[in-house]
Amino acid sequence: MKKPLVVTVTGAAGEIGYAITPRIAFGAMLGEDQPVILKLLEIPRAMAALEAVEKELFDCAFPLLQEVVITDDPAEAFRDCDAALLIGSRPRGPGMERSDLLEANAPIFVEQGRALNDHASRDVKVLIVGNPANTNALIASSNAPDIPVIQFSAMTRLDHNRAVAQLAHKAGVSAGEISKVIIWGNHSSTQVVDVHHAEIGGRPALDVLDVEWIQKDLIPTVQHRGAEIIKLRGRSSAASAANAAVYCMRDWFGSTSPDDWVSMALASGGQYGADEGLFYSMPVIVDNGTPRVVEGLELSDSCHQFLQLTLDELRSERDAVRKFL
Ligand code: NAX
Repeated sequence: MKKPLVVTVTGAAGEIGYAITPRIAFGAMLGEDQPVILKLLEIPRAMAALEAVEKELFDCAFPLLQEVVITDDPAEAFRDCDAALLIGSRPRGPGMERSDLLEANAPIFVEQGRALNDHASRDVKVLIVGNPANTNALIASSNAPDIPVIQFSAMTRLDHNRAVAQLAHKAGVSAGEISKVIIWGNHSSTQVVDVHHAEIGGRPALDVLDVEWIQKDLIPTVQHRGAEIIKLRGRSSAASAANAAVYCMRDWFGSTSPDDWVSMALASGGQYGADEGLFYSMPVIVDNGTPRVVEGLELSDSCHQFLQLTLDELRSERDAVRKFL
């Protein structure tokens, strides 16, 4: 039996938390032979709901689930943690601007960054899901100076999966036939959906699909899918977000498929014109737990133009939270 890994989930009583914890406990994220200890963090007023999550997990009788810890103390939640999913954050309320959301969430990611720094395993991998995810990742990693920045990522895998699913549906193939999709930049509507390098069953997607459909249908659908789900169900995507986090962590703890890459927002090392340190979604290959940005790809003129918009947005988000870095 392998040694159990400690997985911390923040906001675990929320929508995504409710969808993701059973999948982690089942083994979908770290493997069906990997025992796990779940440490679930919430704010004090959600502790009763979190207790219900704990009881439901218990009732599932998952063979891999060794222990569940529920707490409202970040130090306890992050102690010895090997994988951290930072999902909990304040939702955007009525009349709140994006800058208000940044201000409201920044202290959460300062506190959690510090707690990770002081208590987590030195090899911890930290995936930030709570929005605005890229800038929250910047804040958390800046407040965890003893943990290498490459161990932090903001989630753009949901956007990536949405693009893969749309391409597969349009081409009439399974999602497994689609490779080399890229989401660039911010997890927001300025994200750049790039299928110039994408392949469908090994053939260039641009040879298989109509360029007009890609521009007029695929790209706006992916960019605005989150808003579409909110409109339909009154709440944001949860099952697909949980699934994206599971896929992202699964690949990050293992390796990406040969001949494919995934989109992850990592701290930029200056690749593709992004400022060093900004969490910027790029194509990433993971080799046995180590992520590496795919460099040297040629970008189309239109892609360059859109990359500037998402970069400008990330710069302005960084400037709005400078005092927390
Ligand atoms: P919910 O509002 O259902 O759940 C959030 C939970 O976080 C609540 O239970 C709340 O009590 C808890 N929380 C708040 N502050 C906390 C803190 N300081 N410590 C611990 N827990 C805290 O939201 P949910 O639908 O689960 O979404 C969570 C976050 O994911 C939101 O910020 C949302 O915008 C973001 N998303 C990010 C996505 C991505 O692709 N990166 C996609 C899905 C989702 O929109």
